[in-house]
Amino acid sequence: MNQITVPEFAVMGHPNEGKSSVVSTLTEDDKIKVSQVPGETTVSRAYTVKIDDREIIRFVDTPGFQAPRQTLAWFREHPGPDLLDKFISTFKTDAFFADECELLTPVARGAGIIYVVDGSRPVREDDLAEMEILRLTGRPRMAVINSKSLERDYTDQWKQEFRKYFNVIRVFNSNRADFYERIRMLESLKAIDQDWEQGLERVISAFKGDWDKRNRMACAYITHGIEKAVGFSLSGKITPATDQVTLKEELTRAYQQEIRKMEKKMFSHIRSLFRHNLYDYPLPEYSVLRHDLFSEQTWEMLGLSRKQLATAGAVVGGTMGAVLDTAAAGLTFGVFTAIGSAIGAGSALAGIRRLTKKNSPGLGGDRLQVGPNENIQFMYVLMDRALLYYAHITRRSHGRRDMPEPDREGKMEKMGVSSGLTPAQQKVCSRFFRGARGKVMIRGKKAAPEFALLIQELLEKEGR
Ligand SMILES: Nc1nc2c(ncn2[C@@H]2O[C@H](COP(=O)(O)OP(=O)(O)OP(=O)(O)O)[C@@H](O)[C@H]2O)c(=O)[nH]1
Ligand SMILES: [Mg+2]
Repeated sequence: MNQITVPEFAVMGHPNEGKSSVVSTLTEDDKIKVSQVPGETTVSRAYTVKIDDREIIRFVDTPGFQAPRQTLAWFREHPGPDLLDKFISTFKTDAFFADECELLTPVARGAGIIYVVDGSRPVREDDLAEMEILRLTGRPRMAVINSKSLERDYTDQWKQEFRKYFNVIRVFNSNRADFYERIRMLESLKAIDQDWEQGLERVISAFKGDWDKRNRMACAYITHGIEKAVGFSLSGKITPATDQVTLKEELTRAYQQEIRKMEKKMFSHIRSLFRHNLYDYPLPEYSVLRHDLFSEQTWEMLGLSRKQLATAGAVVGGTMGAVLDTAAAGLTFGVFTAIGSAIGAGSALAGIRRLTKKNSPGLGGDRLQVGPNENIQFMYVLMDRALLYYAHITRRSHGRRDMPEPDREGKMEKMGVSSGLTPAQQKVCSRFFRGARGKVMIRGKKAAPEFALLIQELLEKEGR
């Protein structure tokens, strides 16, 4: 029937109804041009979804109908099996039918049809002409209602008309559809032609397999990122000339900066996993992710109580400690006792003792150290933020081009996921935390896969 090797669908319709947005969402390609001005798309262009370098399915973005009534009149006068080829060869150099030739070309070579309309406006004469044209092509076809506005709803009117012209009808919003909605769309497409059922079944299972793989990757990035951040520390050399308060401040700043960088890297990995390449959409106004990782607001928004916040103080500054050259330890202990209050990290002395035990001589002098962070709340904040970011990215459809509206109260984002963990899950976190800080080596190793599993479970919940 055609030269097509993978299932191909032409996305067609009136200008400015959201065809390019639908293609963009279905192919997860945010580079496709979408515009408020009608007539943005002027040539038919195929976008192929590839999974593991294999071509899976193709959607063709087409220009909108410009002369549907004249085209229909010609179609009616020239019935026959090769109607489309005849139309295209007759008018290929005629400027009046330029868009019609362009948009009908993929159908002529065998593509199925996805007809897109804006369900927030009523059905007009031109639409009926377009639907009749598509019916006369005899190709398998599906109608999609993509409502651009929620204020008016003509869905029922559209459905009533569509029943006369299409095999399948579906409401699909290009600006809100998530992965599951895309799968449902593909499921519907299966019904437009029995011959395509098997092919589309393969497409669906490839999509699902790829989604699972991305989630496993996201989980690995998050687990690894948190492990690194939790275990991270920085130290600076103390000489007799060192102003230790300044050194402490510098180390703290550098420590926080490094952790921020780690988080950013983790987020950017997640973003590219889910193919948001072009746009780094700003997070909603209310999102906790808009606040600095180390701000008290972040912690409060994630549901930490005042008491927890007080004990979490060390996180805001990073935990201070010191690595001492054991040979010199006896001499310098006094110094640290003296600056204990200045560095403001609470039990500075305890920190020094612990670190002193751990470190062998030969460091070439005394050092002041920031991190690894002692407070598990720090890890919970990192976890919460990673999960929120994941939800933000996976729910964002690729066809959407506007900025996020502050239309939600942000209740969901106020409370961190970690505050709802069961005691058993908290135990998993705590074991991982200790392992990542380098405290419990053997148990720590086992704790990582356990923690990764927990993250995976939480991601699944967030993705829904
Ligand atoms: N709010 C909202 N806007 C949408 C939706 N779909 C499309 N739009 C907007 O409608 C306008 C037209 O979208 P396009 O996808 O470019 O429409 P098109 O049918 O490809 O238009 P042409 O290429 O000009 O024929 C853009 O401003 C989109 O952002 C939707 O589901 N919701
Ligand atoms: Mg377009």
